[in-house]
Amino acid sequence: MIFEHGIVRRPGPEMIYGLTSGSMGRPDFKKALSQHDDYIEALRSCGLKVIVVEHDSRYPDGMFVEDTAVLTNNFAVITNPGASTRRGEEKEIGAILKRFYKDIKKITTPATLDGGDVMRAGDHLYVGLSARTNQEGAAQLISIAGEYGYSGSTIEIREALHLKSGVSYIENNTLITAGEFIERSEFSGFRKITVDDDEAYAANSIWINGSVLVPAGFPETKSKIESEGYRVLEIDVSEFRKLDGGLSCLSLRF
Ligand code: CIR
Repeated sequence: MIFEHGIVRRPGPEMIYGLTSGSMGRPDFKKALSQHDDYIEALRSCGLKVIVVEHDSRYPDGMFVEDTAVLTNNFAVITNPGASTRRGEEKEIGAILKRFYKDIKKITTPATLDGGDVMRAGDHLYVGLSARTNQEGAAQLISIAGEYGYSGSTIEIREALHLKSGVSYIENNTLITAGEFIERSEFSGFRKITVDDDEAYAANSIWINGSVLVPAGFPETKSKIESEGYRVLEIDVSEFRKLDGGLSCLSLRF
């Protein structure tokens, strides 16, 4: 499969008020902007045409666009984000997606779902049940996916913010896994690149058209992925990490 397009949203100065569970400090906005420039460049270097959406001061977490939609080749689903401060982020992204998709569906209350909880492997969707994605959200998504010939299943999240915070599908039946996801029976059929605890953040990497983007600063994971034959691009996203965001959260790819 090939991705043609990417959507990103610029961070705005309000990002310093973004949600965080950690104690890594507040992000530096200027540094975040320059990291975001590099991120866009990396997407382009993987062949994506990138749509850059301006920031919206109402949404400090707005640059984490991945949470606002679930995209496949055949259909798009606009989510209902699980965090109340993030509800509404999905509207502008939904409007843009209308240009590309004939069929756009919507997750509706009381269902909540964040795109970061959805990992697609071929025509199967793994949906994490997390603090952000509830049973109804997973059920709505799996039912929509079924209409288009995709299957889906849920997976309980115990520690991570989102499913993809700890596991990524990089095609070729291969996963990058960390922490609670390493031993899950749901993933027993995959080849696995296992990430040690001190590099767990790098389990959120993204496959784009044969290349894998990994966060900078995790050399062991980088070389493990390289030794599987992938072209690896390192991107520094330290300022987004302070808000619990990973590489995948910063874009939608389709
Ligand atoms: C949040 O808590 O919603 C944001 N600060 C981080 C969202 C990261 N998104 C993702 O993992 N898909």
